[in-house]
Amino acid sequence: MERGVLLVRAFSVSEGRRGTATVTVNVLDVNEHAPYCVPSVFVLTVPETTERGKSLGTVTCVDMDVSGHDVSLTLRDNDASLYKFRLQDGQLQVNGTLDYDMPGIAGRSFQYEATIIATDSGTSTLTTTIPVMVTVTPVNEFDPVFIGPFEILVPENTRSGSVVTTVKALDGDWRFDALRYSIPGGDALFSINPVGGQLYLKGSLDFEVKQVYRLMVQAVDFDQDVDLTVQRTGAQDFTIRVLNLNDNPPVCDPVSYESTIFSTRSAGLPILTLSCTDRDGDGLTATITNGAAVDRFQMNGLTLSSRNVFSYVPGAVYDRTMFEVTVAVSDGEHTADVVAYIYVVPWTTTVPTTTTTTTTKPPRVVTVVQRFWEPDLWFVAVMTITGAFLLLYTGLLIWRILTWTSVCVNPEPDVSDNLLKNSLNGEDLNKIGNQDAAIQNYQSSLDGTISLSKENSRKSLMRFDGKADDPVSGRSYLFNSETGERRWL
Ligand SMILES: [Ca+2]
Ligand SMILES: [Ca+2]
Ligand SMILES: [Ca+2]
Ligand SMILES: [Ca+2]
Repeated sequence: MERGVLLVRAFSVSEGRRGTATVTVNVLDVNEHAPYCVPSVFVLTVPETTERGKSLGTVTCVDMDVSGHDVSLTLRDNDASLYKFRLQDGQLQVNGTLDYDMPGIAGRSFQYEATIIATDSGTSTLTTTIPVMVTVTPVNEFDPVFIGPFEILVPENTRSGSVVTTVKALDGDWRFDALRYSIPGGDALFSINPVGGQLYLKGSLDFEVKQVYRLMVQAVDFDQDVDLTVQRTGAQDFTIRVLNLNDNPPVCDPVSYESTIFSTRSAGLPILTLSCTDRDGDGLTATITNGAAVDRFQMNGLTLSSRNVFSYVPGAVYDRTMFEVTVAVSDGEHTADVVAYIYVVPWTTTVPTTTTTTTTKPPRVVTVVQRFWEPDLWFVAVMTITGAFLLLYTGLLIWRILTWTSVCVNPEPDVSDNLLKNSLNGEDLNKIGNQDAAIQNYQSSLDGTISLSKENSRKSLMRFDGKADDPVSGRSYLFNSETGERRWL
């Protein structure tokens, strides 16, 4: 409180008197001045890596009011700057990380704001606010990091120019996607979009040639530091696996087969096996496609076998001796055709036994003779030559007899004969008749001998090629499948 003393004199002109009075004035102080602070505002630019406790400046405040010289300082944060600053003895310090790499702070132009409030101690306190605006500058702190998957599956029929995948990397520094992608050293088969990370195929794939590719992709950041030359790099190995597709047809080598079998070959026994492969490793199936062979042959995998035995019974079932079997070998999508020529030798046959009306014991072939007498070639040749000589000899003999007969007996009686007959008596004529009859008997007997000889020769060459049981008598017998001849055992 200020006190003032006034000396007041008064004069009375009319009365000529005067007087003096002392007046004391007490001036009461009023809080009329807000604190005055220096600086009045904090506008700073600091790196985002400014460490905790770092001083950003000191604020000093005074109060013009006589009775209000005590000024207190407080700090008021906002949502973004909560706990980012602190005041210690008027010193503004960094209290938390002033992160540049936050989406929230990016929306505030990377500026942390706070307010220092200076309050005097007078009645009806007055305050002064000191804005704090701290702008952080970027520091490139982090390497780009790729995010998976790092194994890419690509079908082998992917066309050149296609995008096989899009690689993606992130960076801990804002802007998090400020990256450029590249393939160090380049690649003959793949290329990459440096901005979007699309990985392009610029050639063709073939699982049958190469199944796996390994590719290094790197990402380099930019504009993440106040010094634009500061860049960081991240790299990642990618594995590109080629997916196998059924893009190759089966290959059969050879595509044509020939096989000769005996007609006695049991059904189901392999005749031949196709030699087929598939580059894709697909399972192969074989199907007989021509209708004529479907009923007679079957495929078990790639193996061809007969569906049933062949029959060559004269006058009955008589199969063909050559079959053309067309087989389609498929991998499920593609087909390769193969043809097999099967020649059947009707060597033996399964002739059914004598049919019977007896139903209690049906005919049953017990044994088919697989081994039978088969003369050697030289023996057949000798027998043939011997037979030829025998026939020639027989012919010559017949010719000689006929010649002799024609000399001794003239079948056409001429005039001399009639004259002779007329000159002979009855007894002589009877003798001559007896002689003619004798000659005819001899010739007949000779013809019979020749026929018998031929029959014996044929029988001697006959052979039995099968054995069966008679269902009625139960007896076994040999039979000839061509003639039906039997021989009971
Ligand atoms: Ca970075
Ligand atoms: Ca940063
Ligand atoms: Ca295939
Ligand atoms: Ca393939």
